[in-house]
Amino acid sequence: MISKVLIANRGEIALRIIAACREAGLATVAVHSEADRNSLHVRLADEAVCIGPPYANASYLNITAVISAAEITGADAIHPGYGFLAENAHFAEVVGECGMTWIGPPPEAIRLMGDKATARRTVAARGVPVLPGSQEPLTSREEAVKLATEIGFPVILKASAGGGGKGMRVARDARELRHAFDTARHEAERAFGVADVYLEKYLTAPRHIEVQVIADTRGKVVALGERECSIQRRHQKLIEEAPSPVVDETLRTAMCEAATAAAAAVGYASAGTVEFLYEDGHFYFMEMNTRIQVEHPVTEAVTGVDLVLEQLRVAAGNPLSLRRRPRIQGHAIEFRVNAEDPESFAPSPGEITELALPGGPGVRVDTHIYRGYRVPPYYDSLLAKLIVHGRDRAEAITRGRRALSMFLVEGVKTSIPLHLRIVDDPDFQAGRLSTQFMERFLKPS
Ligand code: MV4
Repeated sequence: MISKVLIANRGEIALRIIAACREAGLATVAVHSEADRNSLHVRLADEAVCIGPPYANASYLNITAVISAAEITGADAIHPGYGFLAENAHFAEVVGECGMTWIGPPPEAIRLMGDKATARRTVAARGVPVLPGSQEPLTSREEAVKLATEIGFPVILKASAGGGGKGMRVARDARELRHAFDTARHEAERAFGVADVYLEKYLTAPRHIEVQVIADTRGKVVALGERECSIQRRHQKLIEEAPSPVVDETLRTAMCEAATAAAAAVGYASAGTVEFLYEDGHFYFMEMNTRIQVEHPVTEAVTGVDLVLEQLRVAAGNPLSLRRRPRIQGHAIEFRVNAEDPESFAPSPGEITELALPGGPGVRVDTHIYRGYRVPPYYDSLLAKLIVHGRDRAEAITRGRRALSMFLVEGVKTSIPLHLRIVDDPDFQAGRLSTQFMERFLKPS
């Protein structure tokens, strides 16, 4: 049983979690930094506690401050959202030790998937496809060169403790690999405190396709289909869609079975995402994100499942509300509206002086901004998520273009003009996507 949920987050996801709690009849506690006093999550939660100064290290990442806020207000559960403490296994453990319910996966599942070399080995042992590479972290340059020669260049070195693109190095031949081995280990040591790196065959222009899973604490795992997330820049996703233009029902079944097996391999519960690389009809496990993700609404749109509500259900020990993989209904696209210069991608904090949000058929906007809101410079630049849904991809694109053109934000620069250019791009319209899409799109031609 849960009755009062503390939300250890800010921005749009804090509002999304408040919405789910309110539907479930649960009381809510917001926490906020000194910079977020005037935030909507503070006003809309039943209670709010200031947990420290603006920088996240002193507030949203301060475990002692968050736990104290929960104890003072009598919260009996904590939802971490995404980012901040969401994938901190130690924090998840502390929440449990303090007698509160963690609205997320078991700490051990977070830990296993957090070590990328362990994750790869664990899922491969259950038959999930992985690219050719090393089963254990590499111990020497010459071991790396020997393995790379066997599987063929190019190869990629990845930090075991990394993820999300941090600590990666590509090598096209043995000479490059020897150099990359040393720099990758050095970077990994500096960034994560652990130098371990492993090696994989490198795909030059794959798609990023991920599968949403939700699991209860009774060992039931259900996959909710895939999202195509290839449109990204420097590992920041810009546009996500469901279903993927290249995934048919046969491939979907195979990917969903692989994702379910990966989750089951670590005793998963709650919402999670299994990321794959896709090329030429084949898919390979990349990593698992042990949190609710920014792009979860596209899956909600095409399945009708409220993922955050399901997280609350299973955290309270209840079974999932669905027994099998739901059918995919239509097509959904999410556009991330960031406070940034659409040319330089530089952050653009400041006051929102005018705001008009789009609506109408097939349009959802998840946002925390309002007219007069000041976008602080301390956190990520996500202002809003525009999610459009149509009967097919063409209708979703039409609705996206219409909604983007009726989305007015003044006072800060936003990524809306960039999105309006992307929706008119012939490759985007044809679904010809890859992780190289934005590089090609932004190239002056
Ligand atoms: C790869 C790859 C190609 N081959 N692994 C980037 C994020 C991190 N999770 C893994 N990443 C990649 N791993 C192999 N063996 C290409 C990438 C990659 C990428 C993946 C997903 C989305 C965007 C990307 C951009 C550049 C590189």
